[in-house]
Amino acid sequence: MSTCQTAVTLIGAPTDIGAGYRGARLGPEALRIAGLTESLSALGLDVADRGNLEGPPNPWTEPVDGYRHLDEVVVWNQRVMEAVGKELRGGRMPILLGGDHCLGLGSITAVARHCREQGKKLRVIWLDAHADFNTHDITPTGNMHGMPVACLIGLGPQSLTHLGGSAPAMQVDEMRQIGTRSVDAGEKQLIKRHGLPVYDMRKIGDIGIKKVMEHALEGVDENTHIHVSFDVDFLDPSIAPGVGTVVSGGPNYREAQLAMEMIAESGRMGSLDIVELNPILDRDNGTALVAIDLVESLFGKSTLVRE
Ligand code: HAR
Ligand code: MN
Ligand code: MN
Ligand code: MN
Repeated sequence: MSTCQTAVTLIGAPTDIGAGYRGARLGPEALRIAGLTESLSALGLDVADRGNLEGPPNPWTEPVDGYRHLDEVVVWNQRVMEAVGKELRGGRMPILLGGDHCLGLGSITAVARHCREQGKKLRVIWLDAHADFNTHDITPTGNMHGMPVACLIGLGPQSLTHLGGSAPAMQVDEMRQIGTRSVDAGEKQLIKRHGLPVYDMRKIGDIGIKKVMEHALEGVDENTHIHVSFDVDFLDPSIAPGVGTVVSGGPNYREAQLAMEMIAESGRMGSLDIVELNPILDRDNGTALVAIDLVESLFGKSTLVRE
């Protein structure tokens, strides 16, 4: 097993403000109780846990103009952006513990700004059953965890597209989506129009996870910062039932593990989100345990017998 000296910081964001089902607010505690700190420490990492951010409660109200809880989503994302930015400036790798996936906006906005300042190339690896590429006029639900990718490339309300001061936070060709299998009709058209790079489950079936990850990591060099946004619903529900929006037909354990190992082998991961874990829907915190096992692979735990 390879070990590394990387300093990582856990940042909890206990909210389900962007989700259509409550419970993701318990994600950070579920990950802590399942032993995230201990697992990463055992790999030789210097782990700091900053505890949980605070933010507005979930009012559980209906969407307005296609946005549910927009004001609260903005505040949570500002806090996440500030916390993630602070760790990056301090030379530590931020690990955001969600919370729902709307928070990927704040996290990646901070990472993108850091990359511009450092003259680094950005590559976002978005592991998710969903594309999260909706806008207010095409969303079927108004749930903002279905919109962060659109906001990141400049499609969305000014308060979110300009979260970091300038818009867009990132370009569409800096993103690679893996494991996609649930995309809404309008969202599909938008993906096509903007050329969002998507490796859907069909592609994984056609060429296999190894080739998909080789493609997704193509062009990554020593000057690249990889951000991994790990939506736990990326995984097949048979191994990860504890998420708000399960979609059958996802990567199995070994496919997911190989994807994580290949990211680790690139040596370029600089930040991570673990989002959408919903312990209310889980059994015996098993989904948190699976997520942690896979995060260990992201940090270099290898299945190779001879390294
Ligand atoms: N596409 C659906 C919507 O917009 C579901 C989206 C989100 N679910 C997530 N994010 N868990 O990946 O409502
Ligand atoms: Mn998502
Ligand atoms: Mn998802
Ligand atoms: Mn373990």
